[in-house]
Amino acid sequence: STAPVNVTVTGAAGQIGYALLFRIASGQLLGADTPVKLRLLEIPQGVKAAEGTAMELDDCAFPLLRGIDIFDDPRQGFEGANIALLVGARPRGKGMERGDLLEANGGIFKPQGEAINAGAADDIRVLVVGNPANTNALIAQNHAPDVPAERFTAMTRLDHNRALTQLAKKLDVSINDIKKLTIWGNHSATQYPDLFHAEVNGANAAQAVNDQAWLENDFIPTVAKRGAAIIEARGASSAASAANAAIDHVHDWVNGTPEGDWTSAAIPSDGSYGVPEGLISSFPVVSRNGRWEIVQGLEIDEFSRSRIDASVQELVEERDTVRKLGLV
Ligand code: NAX
Repeated sequence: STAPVNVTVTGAAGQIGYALLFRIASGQLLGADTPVKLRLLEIPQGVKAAEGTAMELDDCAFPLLRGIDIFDDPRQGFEGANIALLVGARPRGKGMERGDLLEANGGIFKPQGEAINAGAADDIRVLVVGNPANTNALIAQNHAPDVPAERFTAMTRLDHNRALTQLAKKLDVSINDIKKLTIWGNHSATQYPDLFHAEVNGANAAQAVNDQAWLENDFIPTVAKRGAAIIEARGASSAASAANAAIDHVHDWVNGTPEGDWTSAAIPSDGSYGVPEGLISSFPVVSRNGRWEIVQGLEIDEFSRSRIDASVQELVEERDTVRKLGLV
C-alpha cells in the first residue's frame, strides 16, 4: 500500500474548509488509492472549531484518512506537507484600501511561505485560494526560495467552471461538449474568460455563440461578478463551489489533464503571451508529468489582447504595491 500524502489546509475552520476537508478525506483530491493525512492550520481562535470538524471527519470513518493534526503554528502546520491548500486569508474590512488588504495578507502569506520553505516535503505543491489569491501566492513564493517557483499556484478554476456552465446554458449543450475554455489574468473582476479559443463539439465557441453583445455584456460580467451574485443570493460567499474547484485544480495537477483539452490555473508566468515573467497569472494550461505547462501558440486578437492586458496590469499594480511594502 502507498504511503499517506500529507495535505495541509489553512483556514480549516472556515466555510470553504468545511466543504473541502470531507472531499479530501474521501479520496476525491488524489484518488481512491491514495491515503491522506490532514494537517489543519488555523489561528488560535479557529482551533476549537477545527477540532469539531476533525471529530466529524473521524465520524465518517473514511478508509483513506490516516490521521488529522491541528496546529496554530505555520512551522508545524507545513511540516512534511506534500500538498498545501492556503485557504485562510484576511478578508477586506470596511474602508480598507487595496494596499491595506495586501499588507494584512502579507502578514499571513509571508510566514506561511517561510514555513513551507523550512519544513515542507521536497515535492510540495501549493494552491492559494485565499484572496487576493494571485498576489498572496506571489508573496508566499517569495519567502520560499528553496522551493521551485512553479510549485506556487493560485486558483482560477472556480472562474473556469463558472464560465463552462454559463456557456453550456447559452448553447444548450452539456459541459462535456465544451473544451479549451480559458480564464486569463487575475482572480478578480478584471479576469478575462475567453471563448475565442474554446470549442463546442469541435466548433469554435465564439462563432457558435455568434452574439458579441452577449459575450461582452452578459457572459464576461456574469462570470467575473459571480462571487458577488452568490453573496447576494446566499448571504455568504461561495464555499462548496470553491472547494470543488480546489479539488479539481490539485487533482489535475497531480493526475494530469485529459488529452485534447486544457484548463485554467494561475501559475508563474514565463513571459508567455506578454505576461511579465514571474507574475502569477491565469493561463490556458495542461498538466503533464505532474507539472503545469502553458498552452502555447494561441492567436490573440485585439479584443482578447485588451482584456488580458487590463487584468495583467492589475496584477502588476498589486505586485508593485507588495514590493513597496517589502513583501516580495
Ligand atoms: P472564512 O472566513 O469562512 O474562513 C477563513 C478561515 O481562515 C477562518 O476560520 C480563519 O480563522 C482562518 N484564518 C485566518 N487567518 C489565518 C491564518 N493566518 N492561518 C490559518 N487560518 C487562518 O472564509 P472562506 O469563505 O472559507 O474563504 C476563505 C478565502 O477564500 C477568502 O479569502 C475568500 O475570499 C477566498 N475565496 C477564493 C475564491 C477563489 O476562487 N480563489 C472563491 C471563494 C472565496 O471567496
